[in-house]
Amino acid sequence: MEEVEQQKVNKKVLYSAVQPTNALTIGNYIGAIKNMVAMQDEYTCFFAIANMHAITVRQVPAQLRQKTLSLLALYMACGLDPNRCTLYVQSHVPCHAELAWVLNTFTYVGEMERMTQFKDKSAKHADNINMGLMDYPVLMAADILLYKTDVVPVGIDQRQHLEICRDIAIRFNNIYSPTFVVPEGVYPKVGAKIGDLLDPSKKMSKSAENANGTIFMDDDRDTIIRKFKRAVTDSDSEVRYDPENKPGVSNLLSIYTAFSGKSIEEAEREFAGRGYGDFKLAVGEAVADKLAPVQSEQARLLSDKEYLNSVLKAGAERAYKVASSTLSKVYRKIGFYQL
Ligand code: ATP
Ligand code: LTN
Repeated sequence: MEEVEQQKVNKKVLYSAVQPTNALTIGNYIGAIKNMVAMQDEYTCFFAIANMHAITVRQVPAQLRQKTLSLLALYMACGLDPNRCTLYVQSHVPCHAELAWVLNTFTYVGEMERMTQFKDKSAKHADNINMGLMDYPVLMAADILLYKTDVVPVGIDQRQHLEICRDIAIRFNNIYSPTFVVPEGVYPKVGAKIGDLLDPSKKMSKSAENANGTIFMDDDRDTIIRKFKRAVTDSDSEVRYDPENKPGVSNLLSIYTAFSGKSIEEAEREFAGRGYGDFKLAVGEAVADKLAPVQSEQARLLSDKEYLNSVLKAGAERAYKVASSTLSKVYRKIGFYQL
């Protein structure tokens, strides 16, 4: 505990979260988790499992519970180390809901109605356009602001939410006095928006209708190779990065570089003069090779629930310490009578 506090003195704070809904995709991995792992030593990091965000869309309770642990195990299997960062479940720290309520009074209904994700999800879940779905970005702002966060690594789809978080923080700071750190979004240079393999103009999503366009982190080798074989490319045969004119091939190149560690130029050279068949097989193999050890480590971790619980308990305690001090400062500023 002291060690973490010591780190805070010297390091900037990084915050990110993923919802424990469905199985994660390689879009989540490339857009978010890979960066989280790469940045964990440079920053004091808090990584949440956003189960409160998850319930903005109806969930099966037993599955939500199971996916919470499964996401923790995945975080760890991908390289997030509970001794070097704080891993916790959002609902274990009540300050998130409490600050979200306060921030609601600094957020305009019109701002929330304009959010792209709200509009998309409202269309997709027309029978359940609940207040939580609309309030999703305010809860996300509360997550980020509670930890005095400097940077937030996320995929590009979250940019609008990050902007509104900054607006809310600045608004609050202007009305009272500087209270919140205004955070910056960090987006991967390549792979901030991995496309669906069958329709690269759409983001690869956990909840896509056709699973053949999505590679899940728990897909087996044969499934991965089969899905890449069917990925759309184009009618010429040149492996070249050109997202505008060659969206399918460029998407596969982004995936390949993220999983092989090679640069785009190296990959283009590697496949010069070779057909798309070879290229797609190589992408599939690179992804499958990388995911196999992650999958077995995740399974190993999941077999030790007691250990996972101890990680979450320690994480929640650490997170609560920071979050409750921010919340108390906010309550003081807005005039809540405190004992
Ligand atoms: P859903 O599609 O079910 O709403 P999601 O796949 O967007 O879910 P989240 O938990 O909302 O998953 O996102 C977790 C992180 O993964 C976020 O940082 C998000 O920006 C990132 N992310 C999600 N999909 C992609 C993608 N296709 N490419 C890059 N990053 C992505
Ligand atoms: N909305 C995010 C998940 C999320 C998040 C956060 C990301 C919830 N709270 C705080 C960064 C910071 C998403 O990826 N869909």
